[in-house]
Amino acid sequence: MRATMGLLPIALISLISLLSFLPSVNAVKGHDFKTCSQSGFCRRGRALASRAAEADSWESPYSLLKDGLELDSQGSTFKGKVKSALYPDVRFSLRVDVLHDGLFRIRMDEVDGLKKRYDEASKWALVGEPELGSAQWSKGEKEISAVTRTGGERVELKIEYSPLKVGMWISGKEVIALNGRGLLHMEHFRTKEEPAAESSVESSSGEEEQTVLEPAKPTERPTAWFEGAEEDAYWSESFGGNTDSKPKGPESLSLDITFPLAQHLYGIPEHAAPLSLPTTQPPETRYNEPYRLYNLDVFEYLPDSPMALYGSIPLLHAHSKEGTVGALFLTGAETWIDVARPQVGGRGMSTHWVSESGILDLFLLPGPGPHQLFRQYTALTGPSALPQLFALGYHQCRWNYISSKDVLDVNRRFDDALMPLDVTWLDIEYAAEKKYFDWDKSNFPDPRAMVDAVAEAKRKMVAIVDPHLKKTSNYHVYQQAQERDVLIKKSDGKEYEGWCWPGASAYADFFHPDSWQWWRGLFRLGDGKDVKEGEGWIDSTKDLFIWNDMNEPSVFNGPEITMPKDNIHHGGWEHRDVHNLNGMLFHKQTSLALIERTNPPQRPFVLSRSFYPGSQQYGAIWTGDNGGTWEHMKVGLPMVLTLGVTGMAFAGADVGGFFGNPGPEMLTRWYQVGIFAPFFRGHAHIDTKRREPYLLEEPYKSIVRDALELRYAMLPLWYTLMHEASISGTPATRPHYVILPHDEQGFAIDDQYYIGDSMLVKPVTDEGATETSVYLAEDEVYYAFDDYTMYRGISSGAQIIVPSPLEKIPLFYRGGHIIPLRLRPRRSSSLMAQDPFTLVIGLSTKRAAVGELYLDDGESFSFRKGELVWRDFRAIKNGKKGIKIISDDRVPAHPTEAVYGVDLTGTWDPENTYARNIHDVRVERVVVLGLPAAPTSVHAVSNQQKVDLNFKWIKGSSAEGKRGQEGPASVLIIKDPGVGIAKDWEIVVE
Ligand code: NBV
Repeated sequence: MRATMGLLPIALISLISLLSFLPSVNAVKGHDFKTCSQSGFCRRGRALASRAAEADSWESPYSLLKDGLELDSQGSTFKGKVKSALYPDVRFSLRVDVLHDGLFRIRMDEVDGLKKRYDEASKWALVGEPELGSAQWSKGEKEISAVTRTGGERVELKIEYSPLKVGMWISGKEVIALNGRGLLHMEHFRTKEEPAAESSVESSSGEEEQTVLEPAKPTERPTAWFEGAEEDAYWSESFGGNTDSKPKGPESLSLDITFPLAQHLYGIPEHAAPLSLPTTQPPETRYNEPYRLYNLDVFEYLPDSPMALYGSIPLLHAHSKEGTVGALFLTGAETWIDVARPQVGGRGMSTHWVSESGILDLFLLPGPGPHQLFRQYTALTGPSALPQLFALGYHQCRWNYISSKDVLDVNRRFDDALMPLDVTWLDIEYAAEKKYFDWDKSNFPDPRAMVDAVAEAKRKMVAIVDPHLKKTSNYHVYQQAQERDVLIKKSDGKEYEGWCWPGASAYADFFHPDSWQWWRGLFRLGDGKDVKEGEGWIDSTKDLFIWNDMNEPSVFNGPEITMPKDNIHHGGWEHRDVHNLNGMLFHKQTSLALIERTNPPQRPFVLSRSFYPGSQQYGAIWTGDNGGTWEHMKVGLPMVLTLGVTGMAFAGADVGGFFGNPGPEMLTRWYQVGIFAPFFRGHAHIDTKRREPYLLEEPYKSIVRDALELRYAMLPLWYTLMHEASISGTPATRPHYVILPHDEQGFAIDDQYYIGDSMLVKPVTDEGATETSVYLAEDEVYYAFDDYTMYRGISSGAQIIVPSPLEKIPLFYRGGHIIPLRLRPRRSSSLMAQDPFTLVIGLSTKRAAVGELYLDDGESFSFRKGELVWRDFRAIKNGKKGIKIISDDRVPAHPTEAVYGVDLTGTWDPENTYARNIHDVRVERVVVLGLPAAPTSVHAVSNQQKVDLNFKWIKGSSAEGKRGQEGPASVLIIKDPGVGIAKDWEIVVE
């Protein structure tokens, strides 16, 4: 009794202190996060831009010196020295690499500076040293230029000496200009000239609030007005009661990147903003703040804002009718980006980037189209991982399922409701005192038995493992990290302590190589014999996967809810230099841990909230803590589309919204939205009412069941598309501009999009909607998914109105495509492994269609050795009214080396083990839409055998008809054509 009483006050005290740091239930606290004017270097960067704009004639002070230029013998690398008229004694190095496929890499650093700028972002983000290309260099009076090629196009880089300007030209037109507006400025390292006099400011309550450092006296710098007369926040900066000590002083980097031809810019996630980036500068200012890239845990974020969110991808796509080019600005530091369209309604987009620290490391991607850009970015930062099939099924999460019994009950209720489910998730409450890996045994007495029971039904589980480590002697993870000396340090070199869920916490430093093997070892599986407590995760199984949350990192008592910038990582780098990379490194090690824990390895599944270029290789990400509102449901679409085009192919938003209690209509619509995102998870805050889909009343429950079944029916398509993303970087969810890159009216569309090339969806995100307008911008037919009504577009763009009462999703087969489906409802995805296929053929106006299907075991890496089936389908004209449907192998034609590490061309065995495993899997139905006339006969040819087939023909409109002749499409159903999915065959319709 006495002991309990003795403990109680301590527990209470920690609870109270934790509660004081917890986010309150109000909407986003704007004052928790900086605006540009509250951030010293952003303020300086914007001031510099306005001084340049206000000057009568502004010229960049930077120039390339004509002396000492170097070019290697292959014409791959050019080096020169740059100086700024502001500081004639300071030198900068400029290095330009010509990369394979017409890319250029431009690096700039200070030469022999007083300190070193961080130059390792590329080490973490790139898959390797980019392959060098070569160019023809020529030197003129005013400029140096390098000519190379991408595909058939001529790509030229022109480097003007003075003022320094770099331009990329494609086929004679300038597409990217660096420093065209003269905003390049690399703040060189300097010594603090005068110790600042400290004074304290009293708040109105009389308490000492913050320490302000008085600016040092301006120094003698004749031209430095560009920087401003005063040293603004050079050596220290306070915000929200936290002071950043800035031991290295100012080192920010400003650069303008202009895209003279662009009509729209896309990218730089993560922001809750439209796909086509709204401008942040006059003349059409839509957001007053620049876009901010600084990975942050923003409580209740706004659904329309350039504020920073959990992840950062500093990649822009600049698109116009003529083409698409990209710029990747690799920095791990906080970065602000202003976007402007200088001429209202006209061509050309300008951007201004300001980063707090680090070298300039910029990649110019020539495209010249969206698909080439995806490949170019993938070649640099790596392919997105091919997920296990289960990961594309439905994930049911909640903060929290409170016990093993609860988990099993949820699983049973999905079964009772005949709703498919693949994964049940456990949030932080499973962990005793939030010591991840340690189960709360009072509620989860036998975790392995629980996971096994779930796995019996061919389902998986996910448990959360956050990066904050409870600082206590009875937590082996913390103890081990401390022993290995792999914890992040404060600026004074002592262990950093921050507050998070477990109370006082420490944070492992994943930049430290000694942390890697150790962290991975924590996930080793075992039964207590081969793996001892503390050496692996005894209470885990191969069916338990991982969720890495809070890895921005989120620190409740830290500046802007994250870590102080003057904290120190391995190698002595400050947190400010690597902040945006931090979450990815954690994600990476967890993902590798899951690969290593089984032999043979299984593909990992790790969901991360924070991300950076390269994160696509380690798993899925989601858009964090959205609200249960229609606005949040809507903005989830552009957010996922933006993530897709910037490499994060496996992304989704929480279905239902994390906060709040969505009504049944909103929840139903949200499921209809969620099934069209690559990552599909329902989730809810701990304070919300339970809202698992089986709890819905009718008719909502049946409508949601239909949506879930549709997701599962489309899994073959999703899997094929995720495979494509893993090879080429082309996302499964494709915005209009990707599919129809010349249709200007479609460039800003982000509320409807394509699934692959073959289906078009316009999810309904308006309350009470009964009809929806859909934009069709090609002279092609589109077939409504549910009743095969045929609609026709025109190349100049047509809006069609389609019915969309609650039970209907505006979803279309795009004419000219063949879509593989599996229509037998199952409890989970892996139970579909031997199910037959339905092929839906939406004929084009030319009576043709193409499609593909990729299959493998859905869990291991054996696909890399050729254990896979990859089919090409084609429908071609056959005589006046018929067609031939052809199924062929696709593998031999495709270069697989870059992705699988092996080239399967020529060595691939169509009779591989996996193909043999699905030997009996057949096509059970072929549905042909839009055939002009009733066939007289249908037969199949397979294995040199000709077999006559039964068919049913329903008269309707032909795809070849003229506009105005739409209506119900003709439908030909060929039942049981007797052909194998993995076999070569032809079906002849005459
Ligand atoms: O772990 C609790 C939550 C989690 O459910 C959510 O998905 C994360 O984004 N987590 C954030 C921490 C607290 C949120 C208020």
